[in-house]
Parts: sequence; C-alpha cells; structure tokens
Amino acid sequence: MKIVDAKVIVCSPGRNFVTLKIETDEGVYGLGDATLNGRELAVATYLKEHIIPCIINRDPFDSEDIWHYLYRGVYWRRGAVNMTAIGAVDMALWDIKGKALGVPVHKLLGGKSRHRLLAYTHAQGKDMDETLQKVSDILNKGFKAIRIQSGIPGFEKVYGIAKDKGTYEPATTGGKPDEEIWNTEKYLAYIPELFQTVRKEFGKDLHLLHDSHHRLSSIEAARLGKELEPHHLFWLEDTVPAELQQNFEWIRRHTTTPLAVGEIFNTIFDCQHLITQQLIDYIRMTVAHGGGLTPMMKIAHLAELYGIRTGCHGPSDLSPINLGACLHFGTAINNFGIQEYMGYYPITMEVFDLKHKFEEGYFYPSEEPGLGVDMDFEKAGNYPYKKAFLPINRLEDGTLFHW
Ligand code: EZ4
Ligand code: CO
Repeated sequence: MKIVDAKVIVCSPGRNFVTLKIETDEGVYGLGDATLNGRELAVATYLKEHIIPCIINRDPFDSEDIWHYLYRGVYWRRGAVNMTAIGAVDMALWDIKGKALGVPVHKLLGGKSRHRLLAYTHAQGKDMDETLQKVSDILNKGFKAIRIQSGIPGFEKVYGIAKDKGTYEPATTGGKPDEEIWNTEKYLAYIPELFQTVRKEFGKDLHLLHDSHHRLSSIEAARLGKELEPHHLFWLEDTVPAELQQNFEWIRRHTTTPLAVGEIFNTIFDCQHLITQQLIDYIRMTVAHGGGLTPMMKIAHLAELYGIRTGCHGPSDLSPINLGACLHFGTAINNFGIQEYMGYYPITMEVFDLKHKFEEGYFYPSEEPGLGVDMDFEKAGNYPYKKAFLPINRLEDGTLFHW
C-alpha cells in the first residue's frame, strides 16, 4: 500500500478546524485532526509545504518509522505547531491501517481493555446560581462527572464561562486577541465556597473536577488543593503552567487533592518528571497535540508503571476526529482515567460524523474500521476559515498574565 496524495482541509462549521486527509493507491483514506486553536494556518502551512511532500510514496503501515522521520529526522524537535502536524499524520495513518484491515483502531493498539469510557463535561455559569442550575441540567442528561467553572464576583470575563448560552468557545474572531482581567485573590476566596455549595446541593456521588487554567503559583495551588480536600474532587486541573515540572513537588507536599495537567504538553519530555516522580494523578495530553497515537501509547505505558491514569483533553476546539482517536486510545490502554467531552455545535456535526455512541455519561467505542469518524468534504467547503485568536489575560494593573 502506498500514500499517493494528502490534502489539508481548513473549514469553520461553528469554529475553525484543520483536517488532514491522506489518500492511498488502494482508495482507502485516513483522517487526522490538525487543529491548534488560534494558530490553525501555521499547522496547515507546515503540513502542506513541509510534511506532505515527504510522505508521498510511503507505506502507511510504517507509522513508527514515519513518526521518527517527521520528529527526529527534521532536526527541529517539539513545539505545538510541529507536534500537531505530526499528530495529524500519525492519526490518519492509524485510520488507514484500521480501514485497510477492517478493524477499529483500538484492536491494533492492544484491544479492548474496557467496554465503556467515563466522560465528563463542563458546567459553567456567570455566578453561583447559574452554575448550580447548569450542574442540575447536566445531571439530568446523565453525566456522572462534571467540570465546574464559575464567574467570579466582580469580573466580567473569566476563563471557562460562555459568552452566550452555547458551548464555551474561548477564541474570538477579529484582527486581534481579546483581553481579559484576572485577580487570583478573588478567585481563591470564591472557589472553595462554590464546591462546598455544589456538594451540599448535589451530594457525594457525583465526580467533580475543576480547572485553574495555569493561573496559580505552586503555593497558591497548594492552598486551593488543601481547601478543596473536604469536597473530594476527581481532579484539580492545570494549577500551574508546568513549564517547570518541579513546581508540582511543592503542590504535592501540601495536598491530597488529585492533580491533572498536560493539555498544552506535546512530548513525553514535558511530563516525564511529573510521571516518574508521581507528582500528578492524571496526564491530560491529547492525541492531536501530543504527536499522535504512536507517542501517546508510549506515554500511557510510562504512566501505567507509576499508577497514573489518562484524562485526554477533549475540548470542542478540537475536531471529532481527535475525540475518535482519544476513544480508541482510552479503550486500548489499561490506565484510562476519564475523557473530556464538551460536545459540539450542531453545525459542526453536519460536517463530521462521529460513530462512537454516547449514553448516560459514557462513550461506547465504535466497532467501525479505522477511527470511526468521517467527514463530509463538500459541506466543509461551505464554511470558510475565519481568523480567530485565543484571548490574552492581564492583572488589574495591566501586567500580562497566564491565560
Ligand atoms: O482552554 O481548549 O480543559 N480545557 C481547557 C480548554 C482550553 C482550550 C484552548 O483552546 O482548558 O477549554
Ligand atoms: Co484545561
């Protein structure tokens, strides 16, 4: 089997998505998600100009060698744009292998380690009352695990809070990024009260998660973790940026609240200290931004040795193709933890077709050959790319801060 062509499809059904379609001489094609929020065209160009010419005529079954060719072979390593492009190629190759052999991708990765996968979604309100209402709505939809974010009194825009009633979308269209204002003291004073109220209203059975979006120092993270201990979180996510992995040693010394991180990591070298020192409980790298299924399997196996489970990033700003890849990954490994699932705009699902079934808080992996996600290329053409940026974040005195 030979790769004969590859195309990059940039479309915007509800939001921007970049898709790689690899075509073979046998007519089978594979899909890979190459979406990097706010930097879509950088990945698209990298694929078109620098990657596609190198994979033509290769055998798609040689995914291990192709991965190393694109990672090690180019000399320049790591980085979000680079790894997202490599990830899309790798994802598409596994899709081709599954389709060519007539098996779902999880069968090629280790088979079925479970028959269903726990998923969590987001409850986000502008204040306490709206957040509690959202939790109640989500429970009625059957979810067993909920990530809770809430507007902080006195702040107009806070990470994780939708501008309208729709799905949360952090990127905004226009010529420049939006700006938000942040105050850590007000946040730290409010969040424990929020979780205390949620537990009081909804009881002990529900899994509760929370995302600090990299805005805390180690010692602030330690304080938050400690104050949340009575409310037994499933995890506390992205407390500190983690460019310095040693940060987590300080957090870990002070709290038993489980810790998750990794949505902006793109290689095993971003988390090997966190994993081997058991400084986290969940690794949140996702297949698209982590360089594909090939390296993600290695990361999962390393994490397995240290009792760390996965919790793949699954925002609506990655396409359903990435979600499909995450579901096969989560099905095949032993140390799956949970899968993030924000849902998609109905208009997004006019273009993408996700065959994996979702019911009462769990995903049931598709048995369709390949990744179990398809795309309507003609409809995609109706939704051209719209320039969009993620926001930036400043403290009240104007200091540029973590978003
Ligand atoms: O801010 O995917 O856990 N999920 C998150 C996301 C990220 C977006 C960035 O594009 O933190 O909402
Ligand atoms: Co997050």
